[in-house]
Amino acid sequence: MCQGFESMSMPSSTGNSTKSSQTSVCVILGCLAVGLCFLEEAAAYQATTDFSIAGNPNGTWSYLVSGSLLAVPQANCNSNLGIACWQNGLGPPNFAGILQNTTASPWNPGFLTLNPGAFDVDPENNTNVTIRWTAPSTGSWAYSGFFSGLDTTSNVHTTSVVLNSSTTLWTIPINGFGSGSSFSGTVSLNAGDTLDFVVATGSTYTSLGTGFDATILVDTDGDGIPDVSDNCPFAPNPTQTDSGGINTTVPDGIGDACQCGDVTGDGIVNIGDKTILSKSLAGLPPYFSVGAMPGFDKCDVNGDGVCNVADKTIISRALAALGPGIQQKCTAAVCHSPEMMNGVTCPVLP
Ligand SMILES: [Ca+2]
Ligand SMILES: [Ca+2]
Ligand SMILES: [Ca+2]
Repeated sequence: MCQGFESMSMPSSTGNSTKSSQTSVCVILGCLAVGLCFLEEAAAYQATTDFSIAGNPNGTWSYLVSGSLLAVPQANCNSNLGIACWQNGLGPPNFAGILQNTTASPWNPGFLTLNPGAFDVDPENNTNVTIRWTAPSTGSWAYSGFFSGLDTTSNVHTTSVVLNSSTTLWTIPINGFGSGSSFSGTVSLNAGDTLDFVVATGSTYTSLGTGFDATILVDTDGDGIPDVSDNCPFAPNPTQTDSGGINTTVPDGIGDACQCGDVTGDGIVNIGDKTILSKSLAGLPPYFSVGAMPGFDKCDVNGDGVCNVADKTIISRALAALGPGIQQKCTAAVCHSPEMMNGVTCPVLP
């Protein structure tokens, strides 16, 4: 049996922390000739959106001062109404905290403005305050975010993004109010690996408040484009080229790299594909076999695991606007390993 494709999506939320996660599951039972796809996951994590004082760790996030978990949760941080925080319970110069404005209005204690939902990360005299994200599963992850000097008299200090407490991916100096920059990248992680977003102290403990946020998304094929916005999430195509679709040169939202039916590899499904597939099935030139076609991984338009005359029939009928139609179930369009980049296999749901 070579059938059984199902998909579903499940939004989820946890406590008072709305986790912007979406999980999609694809199941293919049986016999893909070129690899197997059993489960595919797409999840989104955002530091500010996921923030909660209910627990530390908080899901995939944890909040630390100089390597130790911050232990004091407050809904009204140091009596500031609606400013939630994880902090260490100490006063200046040894305070350390991650503050979030949970009100609907900007908060201005006189030396900074914290917008609704935003973070103020402050290490004072401590080595650093770190927001840590721990990978829930093995795979490629796209991360992006920013650090920015928040205090109007912001003093010089350094922020960074660090992999597994050892490899610094980004170093971003904060040299004054509004100073800083965005960061982004894709990393291949094992379950349990960590990304640390670090705000280090400066030469003085004052005016080190730092704005920060980060979003982390599944990027299964590791091409730098998160699955949720990738027009070929399972075929690396960093350029996202979309030359057309079925009988059209108008982009159809499906990238060339996974345009099922395009056995010639030009991004368009047309009579040329039918011709090449016919010749290849018959062992005729220019390719002599289906496996040698430039777009072999886009041949299986009914997703039964093989490239054969049935696919040629479907392509031929689709060009005449007849059913059953080309399905985005060819190898290039589904999660498959070991062809995935970075040696990463298809994500498996817990
Ligand atoms: Ca991608
Ligand atoms: Ca296309
Ligand atoms: Ca083509």
